[in-house]
Amino acid sequence: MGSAETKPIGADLIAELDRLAAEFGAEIGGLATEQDIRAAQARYLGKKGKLAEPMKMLGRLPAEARPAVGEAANRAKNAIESAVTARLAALDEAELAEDLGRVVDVTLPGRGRPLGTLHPLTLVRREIEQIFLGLGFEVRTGPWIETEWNNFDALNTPPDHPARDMQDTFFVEGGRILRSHTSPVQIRTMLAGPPPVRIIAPGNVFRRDDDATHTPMFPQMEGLLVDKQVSFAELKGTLLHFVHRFFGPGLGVRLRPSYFPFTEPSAEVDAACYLCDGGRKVTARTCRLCKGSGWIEIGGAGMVHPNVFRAVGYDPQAVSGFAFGVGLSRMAMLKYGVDDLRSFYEHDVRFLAQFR
Ligand code: FA5
Repeated sequence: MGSAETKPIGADLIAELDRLAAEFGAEIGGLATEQDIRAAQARYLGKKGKLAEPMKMLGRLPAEARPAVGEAANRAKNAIESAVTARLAALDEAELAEDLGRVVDVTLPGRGRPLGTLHPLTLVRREIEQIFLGLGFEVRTGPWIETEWNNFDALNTPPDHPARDMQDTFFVEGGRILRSHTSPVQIRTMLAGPPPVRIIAPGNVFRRDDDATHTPMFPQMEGLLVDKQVSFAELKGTLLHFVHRFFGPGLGVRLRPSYFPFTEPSAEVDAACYLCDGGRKVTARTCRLCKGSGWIEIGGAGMVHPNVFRAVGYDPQAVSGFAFGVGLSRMAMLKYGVDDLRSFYEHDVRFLAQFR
């Protein structure tokens, strides 16, 4: 009998598996990235990899030959997997050593993360809140979606009142509206408790408006003070204190007789136009901001109408009060010299970064 016949069945497969493991071992030494190593691993151990063919043949061997070949297959797989693990670890270590070996210049400036800023309208609201907190006012808020009664009827503005036209707003389902001013917070506050009352109420309001000085959504701030024998002189003193604290003592302010259904008497509060300084810097006809008047309206004010007190169950014989509502974006516009209110809502980082 020749030696060929004495070779055990499966010996060729065992030799092939060992050869593949050795071949992989030689190949991996030259690979320098995890991606290449994983690709090589797949070329050997993947579904269509180099070990797939001998593995298929293993199934066709007689039962007595299978254990030895199976063992060789496991040996080859394990050898390939440990070579992968060892090579990846070696790469990691080399990378770490390179990092540690690098000279660090501790004098280099740090890599700062760009910081955001508070929105100018937030800055203005906070500053104004501080001024009124200093005068003993409390800060209250109310919902943006209001009942018509709180927004109009209780403020002495019944459904057929022409003043409703000036505050055309958006109706939502259920007969509610997007509040057209912060004045309903007056009603909510007085319904919630007896006088005295001394509050401010900042928040967004909505109207069917859209131009350089009118946006469809804008922040207002209401003020309400109710006590015994409150006079118009106190309203004027409070407003002048507020405007001068906010803009500086030099800014011109004027109260102009006006009309609101919920105050009597009523006034419009105007501040001198920053662009033309009340018409002094450019001829009044050319100022695009105040349209030549020299003044910009920042709010309305007046003495609380007796019908408003009646609506909330206060006795108009026993108490009096003043109220005002200012447009916070108009205040911001004047303070920072912004000539279009819409800039506050465009979220242009170059614009916002100026308010750091
Ligand atoms: C009112 O809204 C009254 N509720 C104010 C008030 C309160 C009067 C309490 C008396 C007592 P008016 O509609 O004038 O009033 O608005 C007040 C301010 O909001 C205006 O002076 C203006 O500064 C600002 N404003 C009005 N409409 C807009 C708008 N579309 N965009 C930006 N600001 C606006």
